[in-house]
Amino acid sequence: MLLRKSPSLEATIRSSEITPQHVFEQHQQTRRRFLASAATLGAAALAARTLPSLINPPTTVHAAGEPLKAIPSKYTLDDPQTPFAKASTYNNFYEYGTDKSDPSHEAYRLQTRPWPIQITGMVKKPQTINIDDLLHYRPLESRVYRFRCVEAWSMIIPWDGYSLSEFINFCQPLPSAKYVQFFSYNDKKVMPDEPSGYDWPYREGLRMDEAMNPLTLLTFGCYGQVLPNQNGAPVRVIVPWKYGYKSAKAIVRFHFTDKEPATTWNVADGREYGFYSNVNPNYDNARWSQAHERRLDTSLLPRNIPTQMFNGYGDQVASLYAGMDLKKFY
Ligand SMILES: Nc1nc2c(c(=O)[nH]1)N[C@H]1C(S)=C(S)[C@@H](COP(=O)(O)O)O[C@H]1N2
Ligand SMILES: [Mo]
Repeated sequence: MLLRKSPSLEATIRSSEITPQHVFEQHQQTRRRFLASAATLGAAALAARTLPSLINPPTTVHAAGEPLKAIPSKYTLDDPQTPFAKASTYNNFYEYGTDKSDPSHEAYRLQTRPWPIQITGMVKKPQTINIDDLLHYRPLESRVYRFRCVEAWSMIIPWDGYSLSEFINFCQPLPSAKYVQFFSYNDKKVMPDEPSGYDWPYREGLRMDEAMNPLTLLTFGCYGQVLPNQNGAPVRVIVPWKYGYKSAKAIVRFHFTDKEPATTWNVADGREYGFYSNVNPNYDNARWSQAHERRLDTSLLPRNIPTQMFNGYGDQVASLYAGMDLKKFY
């Protein structure tokens, strides 16, 4: 039932809301034993390649749930926050299964250290860095963002990170680079329920000016803690004016390119999931209306909140799309 021929986020939530739990659990059979896998990525080769700005590269290994130090940010909403218990148990992370509760049960399998990160494509110097250098590269800011999924739920979440632009400047993209693509971690050994029918690894991408917008957050934590694995540890992006699927989790590679990159949902169903995916109440890019949303809370509230253009971030991002037909570039 879950293994649809034409994958769709919408179909999934619809069936998850009407299908009894035991039916969902049928596909969650015996799990394979946990196998540490990051070692195969050649961590030893990274030892000598740290960010040059760090004189004393930190050696701390952060366990999930460890507190993070972050300074308050000007990019912050006052809205009441979604409870952490909700934000960390109602997730989309398809590598761990298609049910919203799967990631919180299964993502513990992921080993987030060591975690090499590749910088590839049109950059001055392709290289591999390690996650702890990235984490300590700039002071972390705590930013409370509105976060909206194309499936019409929304949350208010405090994320901890710094602007992706800071990291992109470190990468030194060539002038020819027009896009940056994100690749998520992928390993069947720790993702035994990864559904077929998708072109794994999970990939997403942004136009360079979108990626350089100060709102785009390179994210290491939420609610003042290291990201739970199900929320994308050890590093993800958060792009608050776009639907949630643009915000790739567990990133292992940043690839700079001059062509609009392939993205997982666009490849799976390009009619529904466009490259831009800006939150747009006037355009029903999924099979249902995007005009309203339901704030995820402890209760199942109706979809009674009017969705805002660009998720309410129009002042900061509308100019990126000046002159573009947003129905064509959905
Ligand atoms: N690697 C990866 N990243 C992903 C996804 C995924 O399935 N795999 N799902 C996306 C979707 S559809 C959404 S809505 C958000 C959900 O983020 P959250 O679970 O932290 O709320 O993650 C996005 N990033
Ligand atoms: Mo989503």
